[in-house]
Amino acid sequence: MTATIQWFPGHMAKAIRHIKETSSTIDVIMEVLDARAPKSSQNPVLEEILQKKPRLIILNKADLCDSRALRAWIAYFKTLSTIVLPVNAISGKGSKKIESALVEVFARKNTSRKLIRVTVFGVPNVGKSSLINHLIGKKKTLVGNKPGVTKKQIWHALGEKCLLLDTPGILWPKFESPDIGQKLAALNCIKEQRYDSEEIAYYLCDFLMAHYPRLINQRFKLDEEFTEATNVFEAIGKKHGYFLSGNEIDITRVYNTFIREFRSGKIGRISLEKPPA
Ligand SMILES: Nc1nc2c(ncn2[C@@H]2O[C@H](COP(=O)(O)OP(=O)(O)O)[C@@H](O)[C@H]2O)c(=O)[nH]1
Ligand SMILES: [Mg+2]
Repeated sequence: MTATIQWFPGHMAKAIRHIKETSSTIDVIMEVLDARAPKSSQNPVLEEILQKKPRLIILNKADLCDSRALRAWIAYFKTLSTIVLPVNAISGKGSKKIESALVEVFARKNTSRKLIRVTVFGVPNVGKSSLINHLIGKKKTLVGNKPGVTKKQIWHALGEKCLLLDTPGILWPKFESPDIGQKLAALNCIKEQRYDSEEIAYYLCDFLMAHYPRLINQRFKLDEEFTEATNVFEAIGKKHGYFLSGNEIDITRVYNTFIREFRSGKIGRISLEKPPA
């Protein structure tokens, strides 16, 4: 059940070395976090190597997260004096404020550069390319619903003052705790070949039963009260007719459906973590 998630391919180690080598060309970091799990999607390696850079935090996919948790996260980042903006990179909601926020973040550093070089960082699939596309108004940056679509580095102009650099999503070599890997896998930030869908489906189902108990029954039209994820999966399989030959439930299909419906927001607006008290 808790097989180790192998999430750190060689190209990410290379990307981290590249950031170190080119950090003098970065004026501002635009760190894109997943609004459903801002802490787990924040790269500690970035913190280590770029800690003194001015930073704007984007909580992307704000349309998919729990709005109460979102408010709590915004308040939390404010207590750290970090400028933070909730955004939906698809509809563009929240994105109008980005340019002026970047200028504000940079002004705090008090230098005279005219053109601000902004590097957009974030884990794979968090929406960096979608956001840049929305900001520059063209479909120039490759967008994909699989982690690892962006590989090359290209600068894009944002208004008169900013240059944006999209980057390939990077993860880090060691997760501080196993649930970080589980959350990132649930959020589709880790290639599917690198985790076990059974483990992630169980993780999500346990989490939802504990924190959003009504949503599973609503979405999958179930009536029973569940205390075990195994029973939930069985009920979903039966209700939706996911059978292999005979009466055996196609449990892999149930796991994948469960994960997919969580990711797309069909189960509901869900946040996987709250800020520290
Ligand atoms: N619902 C929702 N989906 C988003 C949002 N931003 C990006 N996506 C989707 O997330 C997936 C990954 O986006 P992409 O921009 O390629 O991520 P990148 O790997 O960080 O560059 C795509 O399927 C996007 O359509 C958002 O704010 N809300
Ligand atoms: Mg990309």
